[in-house]
Amino acid sequence: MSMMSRTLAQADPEVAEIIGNELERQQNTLMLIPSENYASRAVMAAAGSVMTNKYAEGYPGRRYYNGCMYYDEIENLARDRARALFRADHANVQPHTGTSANMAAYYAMLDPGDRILAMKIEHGGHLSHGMKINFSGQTYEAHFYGLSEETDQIDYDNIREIAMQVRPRLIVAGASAYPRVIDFRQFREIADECGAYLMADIAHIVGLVAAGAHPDPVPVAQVVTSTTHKTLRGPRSAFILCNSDWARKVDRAVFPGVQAGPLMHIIAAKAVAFKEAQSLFFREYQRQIIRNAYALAVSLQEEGFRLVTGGTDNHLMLVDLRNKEITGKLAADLLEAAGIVVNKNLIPGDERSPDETSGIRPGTPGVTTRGMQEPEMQQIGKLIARVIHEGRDNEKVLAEVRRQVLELCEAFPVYEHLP
Ligand code: DSN
Repeated sequence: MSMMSRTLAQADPEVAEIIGNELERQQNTLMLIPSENYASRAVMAAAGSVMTNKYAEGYPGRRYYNGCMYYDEIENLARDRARALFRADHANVQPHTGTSANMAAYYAMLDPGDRILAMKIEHGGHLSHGMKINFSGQTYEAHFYGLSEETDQIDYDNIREIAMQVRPRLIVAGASAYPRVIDFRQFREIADECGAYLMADIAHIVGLVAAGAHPDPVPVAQVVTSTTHKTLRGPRSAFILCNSDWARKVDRAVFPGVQAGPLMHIIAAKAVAFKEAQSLFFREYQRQIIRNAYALAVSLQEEGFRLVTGGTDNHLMLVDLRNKEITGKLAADLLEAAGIVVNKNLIPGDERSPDETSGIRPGTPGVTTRGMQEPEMQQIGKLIARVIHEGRDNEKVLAEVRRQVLELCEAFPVYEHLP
């Protein structure tokens, strides 16, 4: 048998075993990280296809390599589907990740040293929104807005005040840990008042936006960036939308500005994800994500947990653990031992480091993909509470919860077609 035709298990049993173990982990744990999901079999088939084999630097019809006819077809399909899904003038589907999409958007809209205004990371912003340890904070002069001290929600009047003082060239609207609706129209008004451009980073809420379950930034922001693997449930990647005025600048910023060869197998998988997202089933899925988040939030509140902002409007919630005398890190580690996977997260006003944190950030895209609904969310809220209240140094409690988690996972299987 030639090297080319062996299966993964035949060619590399070590890697095959690790992937098999990861499959089992995904099947047998409750995944509540709001930025993760389970891509469909069709998305994974495209991502694992022969589309991985070729260079295709450039854009459809203008490549630097020969033999790109099908690569042109697939990229055009992905772009057209993205444009149709989001009713956007233009889509660039080449960015590898959310951060590289943001890097390209800044490159298109700004000069080094320009001022940007974005949400503080400890209030829910993102590394690539101007943090000093990131290229964005080193290349641009970053200023930040926070959340209201009374409500922990976005305070548009306060942002307006800061924007009028700072006079940024770009305002970034978007977050990775904000549980409430973002009013992009208000952001645009502020941007217009202070003479800034508006960029919306919808990496987290993109599926909700596609389904009409969250206000749409596309008509109001000059440039919109997003990932494809969170609520959108595609491959691990990203894309950019913009109006036609910005199309050329955005394309030149992505290639040759910040990237060279595109990952065409991933672009094929993005095309599949954009098609899946056009279905009525997907729209209903997004609405169920929100209903499930609400149900989980209520269940946690009934167990005495304080939620930042008092609840959720979207796919995630931020649990403030300060009244439970446990760090986010220990809570997440105990939950993992019981088969519930969440991530620790800073909360507004957090005095702990990002390695410890005082919060966790549960979300419902993954469990909703498995078909779970409100009754299961009620149950999961109680399981989380039991682990945090009784699980410390208590193997028996962790084992009991683990058993209930396994029962839920078996009742709502994922990837049952995979060996
Ligand atoms: N790391 C992503 C998240 O978990 O929200 C953001 O990049």
